[in-house]
Amino acid sequence: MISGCCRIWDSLTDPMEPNELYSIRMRASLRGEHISGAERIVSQGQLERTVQELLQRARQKAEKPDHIVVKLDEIRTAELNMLTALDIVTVNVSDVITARSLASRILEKIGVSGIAVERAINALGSGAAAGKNMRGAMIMDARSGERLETDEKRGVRVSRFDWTDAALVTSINSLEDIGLTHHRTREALALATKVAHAPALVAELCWSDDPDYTAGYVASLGTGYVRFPMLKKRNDPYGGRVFFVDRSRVDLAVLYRYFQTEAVLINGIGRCRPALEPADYFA
Ligand code: WAQ
Ligand code: MG
Repeated sequence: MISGCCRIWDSLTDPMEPNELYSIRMRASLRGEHISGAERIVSQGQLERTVQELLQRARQKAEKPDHIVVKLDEIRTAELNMLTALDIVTVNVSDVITARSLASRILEKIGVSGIAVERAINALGSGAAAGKNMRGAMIMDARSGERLETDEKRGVRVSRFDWTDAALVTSINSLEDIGLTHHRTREALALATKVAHAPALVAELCWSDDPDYTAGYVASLGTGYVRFPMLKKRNDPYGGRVFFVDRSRVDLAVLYRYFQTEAVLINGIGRCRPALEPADYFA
């Protein structure tokens, strides 16, 4: 969907325009259970249209929400962090067991312990909020696998991140060039980019909770965004996110502030490699 373009870049590059940017957050639920959410940063002139887009998205879900929250917050442009998107590559593995074991291998190589990976995969695969999907992400000690988020039902929600207009167009084109056309990929890449730059962050592991979206990824500053087309079986309703942190360096208050209130605009795409066979990826 390119309808979000021409939002930010013009106002940021035109010195005559007041650079008023807004964070828009949407979350939708049914009988108290999270169904969908979205995060955007847009200029003032795009507020109405974006709110409408997000409402539409919430109501398009197969499960109709009975509660939708849309929040708008002004962002001071002086406080914007500009980041380049992580490099992205897909590792072509078509069965879940192999994909999870290769994802573990990558995570262990960059400092997540075997026990932490196992705990993360078990939690994601069985509903990390006492058998239900979380609205946000787990924060996990990369060594012990202990969960550190302050609310285990809700998790931490990362917001205030988006692509600039120019980078949005480039990302759509560059991802399309390597066969990635789903808006989920672009949105997850943006989120993973903000997350990877968080203080004391070691790595992220994610797969969708949508029963018919099976792809997931491992991401970190060192590895970039490494996708697997099948990190879970089709029709599996469980998914989520785990942020592994270095406990000896982490300050949870600082981390929460970064995730929830520091604004990140992504103004460029990283390296986009076509899909690789596992042997070539690990060569
Ligand atoms: N902050 C923290 N956690 C979040 C956020 C957020 N902004 N958004 C979603 N989550 C958590 C929450 O627990 C969801 O249940 C879970 O992640 C999955 O969210 O092709 O679509 O939006 O490369 O279903 C990854 C692969 C897709 C994309 C991820 O996630 C690709 C996806 P979903
Ligand atoms: Mg979902």
